[in-house]
Amino acid sequence: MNELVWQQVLPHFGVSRGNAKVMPLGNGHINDTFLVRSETCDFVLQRLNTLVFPTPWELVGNAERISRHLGAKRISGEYLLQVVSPHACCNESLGVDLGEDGFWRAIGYLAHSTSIEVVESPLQAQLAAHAFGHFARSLSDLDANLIHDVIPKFHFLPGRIETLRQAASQDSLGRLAQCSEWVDFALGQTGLFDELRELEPKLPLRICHNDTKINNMLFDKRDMSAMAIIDLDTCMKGHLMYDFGDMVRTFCSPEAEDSIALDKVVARPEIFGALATGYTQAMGEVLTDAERQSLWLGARIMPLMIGVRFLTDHLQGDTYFHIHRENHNLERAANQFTLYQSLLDQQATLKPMLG
Ligand code: GN1
Ligand code: MG
Repeated sequence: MNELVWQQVLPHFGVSRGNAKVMPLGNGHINDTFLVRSETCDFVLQRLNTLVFPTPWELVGNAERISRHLGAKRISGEYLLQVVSPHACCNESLGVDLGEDGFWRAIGYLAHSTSIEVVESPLQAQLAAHAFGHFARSLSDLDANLIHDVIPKFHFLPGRIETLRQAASQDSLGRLAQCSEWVDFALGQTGLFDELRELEPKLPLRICHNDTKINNMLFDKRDMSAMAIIDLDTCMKGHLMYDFGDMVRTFCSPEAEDSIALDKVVARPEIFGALATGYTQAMGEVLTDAERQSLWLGARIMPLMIGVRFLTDHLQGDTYFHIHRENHNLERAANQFTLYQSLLDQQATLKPMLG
């Protein structure tokens, strides 16, 4: 980031450039995230990607509403995790819009926190799934209509597959030949649409996290206990099966989502079982029968759908997800489709674990 930008941004959040150290933080694919350390405080600073989030004021408003709700529950002892709240600007605003230099917002930084990229044990899976379930359950009494839809149809598989079909037929960069087998594979999965059409009308709309990857949960590095759920950017009305599915997607594989060691990309049944236990226990009676029935569908949709989105972005020239090497999005897509296939192959073992 340009030095002049820091000189402009940091004073809005109460620190001068000379008194602050700024370093990149985390592995997000969309926003630019930094840890700011100053003599008076540490906080997380983000430049939101306004191509992906065209209504940043709605996004910061959602995060504030949700963290206020959870913060009140933490005080009354009902919410047991820490709450990462917005760190407002000097003028109390939740962000600052610097035009061409971006939309910036800050959030609290939790000392002693750490995140992981790959789940190491069933116990860790159960702990993290319990934390995401506790988060969802704690939001079940907040009116979902108060939360803006910052990305409409975010988890709508038919729409995502249609966009892939269009990107493949346009093939504007001539990349289709290199990945046409994966495109055919993905376009062949429309059988899931029937299941979706049948189940969806039975599912309540709740405030969901919508990005429950393992690295969006913070552990306390002193004892690896659950500390906080972070990244409220995509908290919107939706169905819990997608939160469950995104956990399956990011907890079950022993490899990171961009690993090219595809022979090692498998869904580990013991991790799947532990995550199912942790999540359903935390949700308790709040989870309806239809929602429980939908979990296996969510578990298949999420790896497939994120794979479809990576592949679409590869065909369209990597304009959505940040990439760090050539063909990165294609490699991510191949990884996710391999995981999806592993889930299908193990249906007879995995599905019964959901009760
Ligand atoms: C993006 O940037 P990050 O890591 O929070 C994406 C998610 C994907 C994820 C894949 C707004 O999340 O939907 O599941 O990458 N976020 C958006 O790792 O598209
Ligand atoms: Mg996110």
